[in-house]
Order: sequence, then structure tokens, then C-alpha cells
Amino acid sequence: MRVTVLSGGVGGARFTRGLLALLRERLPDGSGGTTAQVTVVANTGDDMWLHGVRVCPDLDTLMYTLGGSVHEQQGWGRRDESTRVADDLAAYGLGGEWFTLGDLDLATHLARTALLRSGLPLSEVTQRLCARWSPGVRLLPMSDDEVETHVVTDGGTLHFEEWWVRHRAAVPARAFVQVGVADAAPAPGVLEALASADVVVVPPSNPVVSVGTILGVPGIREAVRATPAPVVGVSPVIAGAPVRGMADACLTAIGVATDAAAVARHLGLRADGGVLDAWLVDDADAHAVAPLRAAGWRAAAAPTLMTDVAATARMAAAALDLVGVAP
Ligand code: GDP
Ligand code: FO1
Ligand code: CA
Repeated sequence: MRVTVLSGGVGGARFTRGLLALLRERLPDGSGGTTAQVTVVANTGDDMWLHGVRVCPDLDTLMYTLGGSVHEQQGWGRRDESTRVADDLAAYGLGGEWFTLGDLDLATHLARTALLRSGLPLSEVTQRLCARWSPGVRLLPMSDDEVETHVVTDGGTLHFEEWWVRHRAAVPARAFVQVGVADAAPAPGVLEALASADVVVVPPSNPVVSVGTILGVPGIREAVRATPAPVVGVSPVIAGAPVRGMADACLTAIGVATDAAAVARHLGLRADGGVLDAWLVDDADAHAVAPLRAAGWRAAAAPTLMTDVAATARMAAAALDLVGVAP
């Protein structure tokens, strides 16, 4: 069985960890893994150059989470991390102190940058970095081309990470601009992973700056719309609020209500020109199921709080069940 996931950072990584636990249980390969093949297409719009290194937050969150070395409470970065280099770097006053590159994390950025500088494309570099962590999935950047999400505010335009991390998304965003996206191509394997999937999953990732950015790469939205596989999404919004982070600020900026059904309608039903066939909402939003079904969606409610891996595996099972995929 082939599963393709379109992921941002923490939400998508935790979902994929639960999905893998489910697949290992239902489709065991006899040596602790699964016979299922999971491909994760990651958002790279959050990527940036900082202090001369290339930082890829969502790719790294996926790699560390699935590789078992993530800082669990934080959701991103390495566990048992220290910040000696970042603290000392700050003394030079170069700016960028609002974004902390941990000492161990910095090794990843140095390795990535060295490999990129040697001429390898990001997809190849990602594969090389993942060889160390064995994430149990094929991890693909959405594109090998540099795409950076910038945020237009009344005071000027900022890199997404500066808006999100430095300003905690508290400066009203007027628009999100994906610099470079028009000229970007899907990374090798992305379109094939969508075309050959048995099911495509949109995990509970930020619908604007994670999923929206991936779908903005020319060819990817079209490939999701064209795949013979069912496409199922899980709401990142529960009871009118994002579970963590400030995704509501992103939704407000593009005129979408922070509401599970509104996010579904924003991503759209494939039959109506969108990218989804089905939408799983939290039990707290069960009232949204009947109207979605009346509008042609396959929809259901289930517990969708990713409190631990077992609960997340049950949620992944509910999502697959919704589109009749029973691993
Ligand atoms: P980021 O790149 O780290 O922001 O991560 P993603 O884009 O993959 O996911 C962020 C989204 O995940 C946020 O908008 C949250 O609302 C959502 N999220 C986080 N934890 C949970 C959870 O336990 N359940 C659900 N349903 N959504 C969650
Ligand atoms: N998030 C923060 O809130 N503060 C940080 O200093 C920070 C550093 C950082 C370094 C590497 C990395 O991969 C992620 C990092 N994040 C940090 C998380 C992160 O970039 C954002 O939460 C997401 O990109 C938002 O989508
Ligand atoms: Ca992100």
C-alpha cells in the first residue's frame, strides 16, 4: 500500500508518526517496520538562509520526529539540545537572534549547507541526511527550487519565520507571498508519489502556509486533483481554534474563518475544483459533518487531538476508513 502525505512541520510530523504506528501494526513487514510505503511531501516555504546556513524547519521537524530525536514538548528541534553557539553568536550582534539554532541542530544545517554547496539538489541532500535518522518514510521536499514565504504587513514585508517566531504572528498579515514559487518545479518523485498512491492524506497542517504553499508549486495541485487515489484531510482546527500555534492569524489574513468546515471549503472538494474528497473533523465539531455531507463531502468526526502516538494512530485509521482504505 502506498500513502502520500502533504505535510508542514509539527502537525504533519506527529500525524505521520501515528500513521506509521498504524501501518506497522496492520501491515507488519516482520522486522518491526511496515510493508506500506509512505512518502511525505514537505513544505519548504519556511526555509531560510541564516548565518550562512540553510534552515529547513518543516523537513527537519519531520526528520527528527520520525527519527525519534525531536524535542517532544517543543515539537521541533533536537531533544537534549543546547545553545552555546547561538548565545555566543548573539554577542557579535549580527541580528537574527530571534531564531535560535541549537548546537545539535546546527550540525544538520552545516551538513545540509555543505551538501547543497557541493551541488546536490535539496531532495538528494534530504535523503542523505535521512540516512542517519531512518524516518521510515521517503521524505521529499516539495521542490528543489528555493521558495520562501514572505508576509506582507502594513510595516513592510517579512520572512514568514520572522513574522511567526519574532512577532508571534501578532502583526496583522495582509498577504502571504511565496517568493519563487511560480518558477519552482515539484521535486523528483513528488508527482509520481501522488499519481501512484493508494491514498493521499492532508494531515492537520497549517492550511495556508504549509498545505497552501505545497499546493502552490506548479503541477502539485493538478496532480492531487488528478490522482485516482482518494484524498482525505484532517482538520487542524478544533472548536474554532488551532490546537497549537497561530494558524488563525494565517486564516484571517486570507479571509477564511478559523473553523473546521470553513477550512474544508477553503481547500475544496475535488468535484468542485478543490483538492479533497473527505474531511475528518474533531468530535467537538461533529455538528459540521451533516452540512459537509449534504454538500457532497465524505465527512466524519473522531478524536483528533494527537496526545500520544496511539491516539494519533487511531485518528489516522479514522481518516483512512473515511475513504474506504483499510490497511
Ligand atoms: P508547523 O509547520 O510546525 O506549523 O506544522 P504544520 O503546518 O504541520 O501543522 C500546524 C497545525 O497543526 C496547526 O495549525 C495546529 O492547529 C495543528 N495541530 C497541532 N496539533 C494538533 C492536534 O493534536 N490535532 C489537530 N487536529 N491539529 C493539530
Ligand atoms: N520556533 C520558535 O518559536 N523559535 C525558534 O527560535 C525556532 C528555531 C527553529 C530552528 C530550527 C527549526 O527547524 C525550527 C525552529 N523553530 C523555532 C520552529 C519553527 O520554525 C516554526 O514553528 C515553524 O516553522 C512554523 O511553521
Ligand atoms: Ca512550518
